[in-house]
Amino acid sequence: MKLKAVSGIMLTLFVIGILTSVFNERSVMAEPVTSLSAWTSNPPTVDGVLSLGEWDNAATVEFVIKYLVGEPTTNGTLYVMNNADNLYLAVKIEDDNLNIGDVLDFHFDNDNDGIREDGDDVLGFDVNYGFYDSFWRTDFGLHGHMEDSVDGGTSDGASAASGDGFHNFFEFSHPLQSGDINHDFALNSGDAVGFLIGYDYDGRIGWHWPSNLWSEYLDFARRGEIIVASVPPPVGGKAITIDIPMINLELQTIWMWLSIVILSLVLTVVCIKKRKRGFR
Ligand SMILES: [Ca+2]
Ligand SMILES: [Ca+2]
Ligand SMILES: [Ca+2]
Ligand SMILES: [Ca+2]
Repeated sequence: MKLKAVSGIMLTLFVIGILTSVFNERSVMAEPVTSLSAWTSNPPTVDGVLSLGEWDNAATVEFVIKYLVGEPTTNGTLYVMNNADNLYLAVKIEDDNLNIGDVLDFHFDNDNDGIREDGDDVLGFDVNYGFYDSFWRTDFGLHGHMEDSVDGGTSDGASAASGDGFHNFFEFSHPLQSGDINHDFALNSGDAVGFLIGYDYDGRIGWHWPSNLWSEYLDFARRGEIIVASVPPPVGGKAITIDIPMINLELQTIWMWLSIVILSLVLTVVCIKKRKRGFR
């Protein structure tokens, strides 16, 4: 009886476990993830100016940052692309003045599992300070991050900003493999990294897109993802596909002539043999 009871409990726990995992999976699947991926052979100049054609190869998404104080929202566009060495990011965002208090930042989920972990990468540009390459650690609290260089790491990449009186513009580069393993992501082709994007507007702290609620502040359950693009195949590959039928054609011609020669030889031998028989 005891054994049956234990088996019954085990079976119940097993079924609950399966149902829980299915439920969790559905919960995760219910969150739409914006995925961005684009290759560029022409790296941008990180000068804070989005020059004509400079970001034409990028994958883009429109985003909205919400605020509790002042204007409730501001709209932006994110541009994402990579080459073999770097991830490149640019942002165009509604703001009539590039001034102290404007801060654009990216918080990354290095392994894109929806959970924030020690060493997750953070990048930003603070008008009061400039570019910073930071990282997050549990003991920093929800909002905290520290510059890599303060913790024995290295500052990797660059950023710059400008404004035209209507929008502010930001450009970033950051190595896919900086080697600063405790403070930066390390990405190969095809890898996905989660991200949140935040913008403090004249000192007003905003939500981190794609979060919708303050309760989701810096919660990676809802996030965007960047998939590192691979090198596209060389254009010269087309020549090979054209050459193959030509080679086949040549082979067919050779086989045809060989067949004719062999057939002729066989006929000649048969004729000779017949003549010999006739002489006898
Ligand atoms: Ca530029
Ligand atoms: Ca501003
Ligand atoms: Ca670093
Ligand atoms: Ca970092």
